[in-house]
Amino acid sequence: MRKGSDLLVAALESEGVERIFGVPGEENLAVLESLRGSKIEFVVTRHEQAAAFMAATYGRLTGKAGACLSTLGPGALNFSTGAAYALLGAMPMILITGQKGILSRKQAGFQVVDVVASMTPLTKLTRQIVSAVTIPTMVREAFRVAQQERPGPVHLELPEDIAAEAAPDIAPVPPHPIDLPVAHPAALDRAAAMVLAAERPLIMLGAAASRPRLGEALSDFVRRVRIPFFNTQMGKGTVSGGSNLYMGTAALSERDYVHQAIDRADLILCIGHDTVEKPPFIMGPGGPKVIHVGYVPATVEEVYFPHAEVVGDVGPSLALLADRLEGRLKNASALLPLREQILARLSERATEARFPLTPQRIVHDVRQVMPEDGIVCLDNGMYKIWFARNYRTRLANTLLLDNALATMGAGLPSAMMAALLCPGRRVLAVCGDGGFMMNSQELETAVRLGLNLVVLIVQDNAYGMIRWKQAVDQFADWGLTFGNPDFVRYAESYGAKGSRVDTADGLAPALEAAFQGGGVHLASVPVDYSENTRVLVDELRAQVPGAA
Ligand SMILES: Cc1ncc(C[n+]2csc(CCOP(=O)(O)OP(=O)(O)O)c2C)c(N)n1
Ligand SMILES: [Mg+2]
Repeated sequence: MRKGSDLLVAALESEGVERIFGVPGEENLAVLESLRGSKIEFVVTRHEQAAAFMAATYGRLTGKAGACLSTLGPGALNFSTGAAYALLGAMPMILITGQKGILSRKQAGFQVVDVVASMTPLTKLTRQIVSAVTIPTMVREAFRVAQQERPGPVHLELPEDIAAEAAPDIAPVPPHPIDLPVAHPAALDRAAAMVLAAERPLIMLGAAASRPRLGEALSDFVRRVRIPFFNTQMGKGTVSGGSNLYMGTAALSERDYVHQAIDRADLILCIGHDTVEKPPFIMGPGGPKVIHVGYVPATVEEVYFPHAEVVGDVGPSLALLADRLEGRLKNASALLPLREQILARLSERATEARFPLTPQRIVHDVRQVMPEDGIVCLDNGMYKIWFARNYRTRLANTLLLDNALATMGAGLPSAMMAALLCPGRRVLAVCGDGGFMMNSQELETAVRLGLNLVVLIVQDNAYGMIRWKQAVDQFADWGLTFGNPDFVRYAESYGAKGSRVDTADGLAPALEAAFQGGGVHLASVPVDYSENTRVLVDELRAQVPGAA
């Protein structure tokens, strides 16, 4: 006879789960014991939030659901931000939480909150398991829902007594590959006619363009139609950013240099746009025609209401669209002449010797030490806008950022997951001094896992982004500064290495040495955020929308 927890772990193995991240409580002990005898590695973290961010990032990078485990009440509630991160970011993930026994109530209401209810707005599906025999089907269904477009988190609550319940040896329900339907020929014909009629077409690559399954199909499409493209923050790198058709990244919603092209376009083919992202441009009356290409239909918003849609498996659908367009586009490169000027403006001040460093210099120097396949994972803060605008990517998912929940605290855990998945590649977390401290305890996990990981802390002793907004909105400078630990000694206390950049030319060599040295390394660099207002407010305000 087996137990409920054995059936759960067998089902997870059958889904191909390699690791589970989490912090167990006594209600999970049967599950832990079943895991002990399985092929699955259990990675204990120092906070449930980090476990959820890691599992979500596994899903984001592989397309397969990541898994995390917590206890009931307090532990389960610590999963909330991670669940929301995966829900908004469309990352497949399974959250498993414990619960007190449900067949009797021996501890009355101790630690009991309605976790299923708390997960309802934060997941695609949330269920309590009430009988061991239902576990194989419930787990298969959970993974199906989590991984199916649009992907996201699914929560299963396994009460202590159901985990311990004797159960017959029921086999897991095996997963099978699912091929998605391709867009309808009528939709492809309609879209092709609109693109052929356009005088100044542009392609936009959105968050879903970064799905691992899309691979080369997107690059093939752009190469075949030769229409210049820009991307959203989360669509970065899906087509070689060094490509001679790359026009920039829309990190702001309007008036950035890339909007010189966007504002002049009469048609935008939006591939994989997900309106969870801060709008890359704002649709209005009289603007360009927009065609939405996606795994799922467009969400209609005040700022996004496409005129036509190509819905279906994006890669094969784009191949069919390219068949209708290739060699027939007279105006494909109409907006390309704007490219040089847009990209030149972005690289201004990238090598300036000012100390503290300008954000442009930080982005530039990071790019110098990151190979083409290196992965930069950002936390949330002011530097994110600079990285999104200025960091050129050449491969998909080499700049991981969160422009959906935009939560602080995910930078380090997401980089840890990237380092676990890609041990041969350089991985760099870039965090503000605010965001880093929200999950800095995971340095211990990173050291314990033996990761090779460099963490760069952009230091301004403040919640810089909010302080900047405060200044832009002409509020007094108040309430947003703080002190910091000595980051070098902080790193060392975890058994990691630490360094401090104290000259303008010191950043690139410090990062290079950190990567060469291996292990976990924390480097801090002071930043001069006066550039935020000089560039992102004064300079861009002076831009006339649409003027080249
Ligand atoms: C969990 C969470 N809390 C608060 C915010 C609001 N917020 C966005 S950016 C920011 C400041 C980030 O400070 P820091 O990490 O030091 O980066 P900086 O902007 O200073 O470079 C804050 C408080 C958020 N996005 N997420
Ligand atoms: Mg800061």
